[in-house]
Amino acid sequence: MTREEISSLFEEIALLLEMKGENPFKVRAYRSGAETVRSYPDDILQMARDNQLSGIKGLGEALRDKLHELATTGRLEYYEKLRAEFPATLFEMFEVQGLGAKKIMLLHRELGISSVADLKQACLDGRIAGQTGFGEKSQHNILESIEHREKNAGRFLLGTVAMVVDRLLDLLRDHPESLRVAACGSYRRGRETIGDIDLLVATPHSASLTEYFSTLPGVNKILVHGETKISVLLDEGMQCDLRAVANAQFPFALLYFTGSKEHNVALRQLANDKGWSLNEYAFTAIRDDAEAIPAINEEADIYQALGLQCIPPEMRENLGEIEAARDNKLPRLIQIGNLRGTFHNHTTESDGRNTLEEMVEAAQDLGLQYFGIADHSKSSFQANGLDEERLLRQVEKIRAMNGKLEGFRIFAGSEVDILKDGALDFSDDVLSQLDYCVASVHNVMNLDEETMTRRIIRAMENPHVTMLGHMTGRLLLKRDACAVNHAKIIDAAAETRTIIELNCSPKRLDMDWRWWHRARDKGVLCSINPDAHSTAQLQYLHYGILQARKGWLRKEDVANTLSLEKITDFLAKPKAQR
Ligand code: DGT
Ligand code: CA
Ligand code: CA
Ligand code: ZN
Repeated sequence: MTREEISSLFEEIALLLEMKGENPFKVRAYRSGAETVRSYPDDILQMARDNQLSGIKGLGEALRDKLHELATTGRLEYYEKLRAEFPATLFEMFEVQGLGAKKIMLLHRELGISSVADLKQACLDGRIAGQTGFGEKSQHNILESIEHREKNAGRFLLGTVAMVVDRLLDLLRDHPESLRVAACGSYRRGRETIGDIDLLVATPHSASLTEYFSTLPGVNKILVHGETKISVLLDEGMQCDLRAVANAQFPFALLYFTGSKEHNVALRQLANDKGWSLNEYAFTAIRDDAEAIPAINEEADIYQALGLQCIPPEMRENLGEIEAARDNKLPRLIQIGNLRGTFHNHTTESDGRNTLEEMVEAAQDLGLQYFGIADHSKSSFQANGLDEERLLRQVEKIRAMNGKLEGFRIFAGSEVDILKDGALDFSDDVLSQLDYCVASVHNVMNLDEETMTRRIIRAMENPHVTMLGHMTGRLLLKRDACAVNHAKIIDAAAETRTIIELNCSPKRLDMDWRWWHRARDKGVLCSINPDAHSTAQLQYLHYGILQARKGWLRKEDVANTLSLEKITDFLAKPKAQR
């Protein structure tokens, strides 16, 4: 077991104990144990195997024994017994928005609810509203969340799929007879959620590749197994299709299986205009007067043959990219290497997992020139938001750290809550002492569209609000976007010179890619922000770049591509002059 797995297992034990109604100190011991395992600077698993754990802060005797058992055997009897005390389906209920351990146990005890299906029925019968701690409104919200979950059943977050795809591609590359490998489908197009994974391999021996794929670790069940195509169900619950094709077919198959379907349909029409058919294997002449078919080695050759610039996969949604490629007007899309800094990041001061120092060091390791801290503000008490005093102390600390840094700067900011009426959680006096601020909505998400839009615009009108955080509050596959009028907010951003954030957390990817093209044309700047709650989450920037590319954004549309010098000047200017 890896450190991360053991750490998650301790967290799960804490949850199970909480559900049993155990002593909160015991629950907390497992939570802090999870954190210690995750962030201990030395190889704590080796230490556990060597019985060298005594004296580690945050790890009592009971946890030391359990860590030893896990590190040596990969299993934990205590956990298995604990887990067996609950029906397995009970755990699905954690995916319902607004339900935690306590409420789930209450419903289980009082109403015998042990699954999401039971819960849905109880909502429909009106039995939830009658329970202590629940009302008509929470019953309604629970039902909505369940219906949302049903609608998205079988889809996965881009971030979840990315880990799986990387591993499978590496394994496919390992095979001696694989010549080229690629992920296609919605994953390659960078869609925010993925239905199934589509992989492609070029090989002289299709059958040996599909056979090899069927034996890979992580393959849970074989759904279809042919010579050139295999579909499997992976341990993570998602379906994965692999096609094995001849090397000469590879560019055609790559294009076809990348989609989108609508993009493919439009390309086929262009091929027909030249007297060719286009499918997943080749161009074929279909008329006597057909133009000569050029040699095709790469996907780009196909576009060229059709008289188009090569269209990046993220743009292939048939939303005007084909016309742009024909007219030689494709935008030069932003790349990860263009980013010089990031703005929306948390530390242990609010709800982050890593300290300010650790976060800054990680940003430096990524080669960034600047790094914005934006911990939560006081109204976000559930996230341990900072009050004025703690915030200003953090600002002082950052200023002192900057004194010792060369060629790198930490920007002191805040993720300040937008209150219900659009006022901010800090006074202008406090905000004016920051280098910048991200304003976000975190509560009262169920306002009607007009009220919510007015609330957000009012916040953007504040001269200290540098950027608007996760505009709609959506949690992909979990919670719908708040009702907001995107067009009006984009116009207000242009008017007030407020940057709009592209939140890169794979759960959010907010503002949605479908709106960036418009924002860009209105002259609104984007900031690609990881909303990192740990050093590892700085990697979320990659997902944000994919969304920015889907939204046709170029380097010049994104504020955090500016050099340290330019961004410093930018932030120093009054908003109206930016
Ligand atoms: P997903 O899996 O729902 O997230 O979305 P995709 O785009 O990955 O869709 P999928 O897996 O059904 O198919 C992969 C690609 O294969 C799709 O983007 C385009 C291509 N494709 C599949 N079926 C058709 C079809 O009937 N006609 C055309 N032109 N292309 C298709
Ligand atoms: Ca797919
Ligand atoms: Ca598929
Ligand atoms: Zn936030």
